[in-house]
Amino acid sequence: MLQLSTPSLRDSILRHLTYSFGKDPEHAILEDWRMALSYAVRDRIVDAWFKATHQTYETGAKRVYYLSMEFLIGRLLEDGIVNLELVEEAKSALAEFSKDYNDVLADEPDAALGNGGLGRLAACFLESLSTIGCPAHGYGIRYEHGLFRQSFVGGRQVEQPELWLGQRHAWEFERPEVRYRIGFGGHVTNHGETVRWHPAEEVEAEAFDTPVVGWKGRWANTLRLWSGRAIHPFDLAAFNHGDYAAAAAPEALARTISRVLYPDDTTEQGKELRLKQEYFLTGAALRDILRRFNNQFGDLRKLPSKVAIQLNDTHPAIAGPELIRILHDERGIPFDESMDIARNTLSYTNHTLLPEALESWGEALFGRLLPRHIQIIDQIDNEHANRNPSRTQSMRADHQVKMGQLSFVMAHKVNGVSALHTELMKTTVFEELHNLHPDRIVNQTNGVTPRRWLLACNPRLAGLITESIGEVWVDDLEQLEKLEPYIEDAGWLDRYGKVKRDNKVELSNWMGQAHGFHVDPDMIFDVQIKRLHEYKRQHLNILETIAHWLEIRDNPDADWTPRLKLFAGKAAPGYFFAKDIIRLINDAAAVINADPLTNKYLKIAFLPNYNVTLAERLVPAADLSEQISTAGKEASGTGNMKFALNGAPTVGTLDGANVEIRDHVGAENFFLFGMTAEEVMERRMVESHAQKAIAADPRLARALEVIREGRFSPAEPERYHNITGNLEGADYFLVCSDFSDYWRAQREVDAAFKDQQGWARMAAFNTARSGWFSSDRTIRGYMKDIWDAKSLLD
Ligand code: 26Y
Repeated sequence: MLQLSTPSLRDSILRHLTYSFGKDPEHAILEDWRMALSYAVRDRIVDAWFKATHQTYETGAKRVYYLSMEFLIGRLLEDGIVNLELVEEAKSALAEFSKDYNDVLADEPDAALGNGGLGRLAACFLESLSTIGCPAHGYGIRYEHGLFRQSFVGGRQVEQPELWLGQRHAWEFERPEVRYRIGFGGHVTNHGETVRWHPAEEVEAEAFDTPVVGWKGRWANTLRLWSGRAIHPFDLAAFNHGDYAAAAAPEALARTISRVLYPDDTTEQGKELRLKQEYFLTGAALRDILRRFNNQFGDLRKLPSKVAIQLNDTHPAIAGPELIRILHDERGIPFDESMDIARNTLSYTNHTLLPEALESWGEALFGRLLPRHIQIIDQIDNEHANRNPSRTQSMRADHQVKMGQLSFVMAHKVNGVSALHTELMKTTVFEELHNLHPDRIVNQTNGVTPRRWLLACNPRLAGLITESIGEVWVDDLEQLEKLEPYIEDAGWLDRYGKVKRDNKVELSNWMGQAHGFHVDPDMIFDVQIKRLHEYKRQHLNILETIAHWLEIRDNPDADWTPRLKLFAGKAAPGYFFAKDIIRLINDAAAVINADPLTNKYLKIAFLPNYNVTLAERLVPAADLSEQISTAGKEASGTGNMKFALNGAPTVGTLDGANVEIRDHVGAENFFLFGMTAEEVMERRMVESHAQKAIAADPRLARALEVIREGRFSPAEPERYHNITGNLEGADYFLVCSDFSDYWRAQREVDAAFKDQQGWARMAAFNTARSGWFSSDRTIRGYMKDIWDAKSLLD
């Protein structure tokens, strides 16, 4: 390979400013500097990227492909700088041009090509795969509009389109030579043994590549995102007839396929465009994977030994039938053998048990769009039933195609994302399939990348840790346990406490400047940030806040522990109940923050437009992590891990990975409350469980009453009757039943926080014992138990 010498970062920035962007330092705007720095960093990433690609080819190593409809990658510049250890060099290079490092970083748009947990997990996984040196590609869609931007008008969520490509984007390489035709609709012909699909309509998928660099730049993998384009982008005949709209129509139509991210993460909408997006991603990815495999190895029967394809939830589940279609219809491999090759190549991760989030498609829609695939699905179903005569369920019940069932049958491993979730999979949605295939379900508890979620976002804490135990923790996070002896050193613990306090001051200053919201950094920073969902129970949090407010008003001179309740999160545009919860929190905040009797003890803020960048600000400054979902509903959670790692103890239920977090950090460093998943199922059977809970707890009754009578919405007293009615009625998520115990846990928090040293100890134990929650550990688990893939760096 040709070797170029690496210029200094300063020279490289200046070169790019001059020759890539045609600006001199006097005329460059902030965006030019951001782009020049990004290109300077990107050059170095490309060097690592080529090296990794060559090594993968030369060794003939097995490759991992992660198919996901979402990659919530956020900003990439700091990630690159931190992983290449260029922070100091970048700061001083920019300083030489009188540019502030943080201003330049803040100019980058936050790429929100995902909704929440599933998409952010995919992004952490890509970074860990590169850090570990496992040859891998992420495959996704290059949405022009990521998740909507949220603002509040009169306390209500308003959605605006997001345009991350509105500013120049430094990280992608367009690959016009990598294009595939993806068909839809049409009909199927049979000539003896040969079956052929003749699509009625075709669009082209074009590749855009983003290199993903790992720690110290030792390895880089590729995120390949597909963009839709027309095969014949321009209708000249229409143009010549003067019909300019019709002339441009083919291009506009083809582009809609990658135009927007679906903004829902738990209500399956059954929209045709969504199914088209899913096949578009999967079809393009499989063609690309098979092309690469053919170039290198040829014999398709060897596919499972050289290729592992992970399905991130059921969204790319069409990969099963599509792979069979290619192997059987196009390459002539017998059906049952094609099915075995496909299954040995594919594996599937389940991320939710909520019935409303399990994908299924009406057979009419599915058959119209993918007429050959629906035949193949029936054949898979029959073949599977023949091999397993005791099978009673089908993947084709109630005129629906059940994507969970299909994914399970077409995967050699199926995994849950926390120990509890995996066990529940075996006894609920996949009970029958699990009994037929008892070795198929495995657990891989989620993790988060410590490069972004500690080293980059919390430089003060990262600095203290490195000073204490060296930098070994950065790619071996369990080394954090070496901090434990330091916790007993009062001087060290003071410094740990000061890191948190400084982070809180920084956040307070930012909230003052950016939102005009002023808070005392000595309050408990109590944080709940995540998508808005009834099962996540932001309404439990605000009910407790209101009850607490009323209690302070009763006795304003008591020794209350001052608390800031911080919320952030988006509601799906069509999820009206969740939007009402946002509005209630904002309305309550307006009243409570303005109450002179209480506002030195209690404040509420709902920060708008939650995204990865905002999380990076909030997590390092949090004292308390709210993980209060109804037990059995949150598959894992990953925010819970970020908080624990950054020294915020959890107030939480025994749900998802909370269970494992508590096991690791110690019960004495975790504020547990609420019913277990089993108790939840029993309580739902109790008649009038909500009414009984309300009758038993006057604080809860009073909080509901003030909401109902319109204390927070005097102009429209009935505004929240939908919420109070729901809680006083069915209360499916058991807000009322868990309220009293949540209240108790919160008062324990108040008491514990009064002892600042004791609190710092608890926080420090959370940091020291969270090393297991690194996504490096998770990825090594997938490599060993699911993919049979090796690191090329070990
Ligand atoms: C079918 C469509 C409507 C849909 C789109 C997105 C369905 C689900 C989703 C996303 C689900 C999701 O984000 N699940 C979360 O995955 C995280 C990573 O495993 C978990 O930590 C988290 O508990 C789970 O809710």
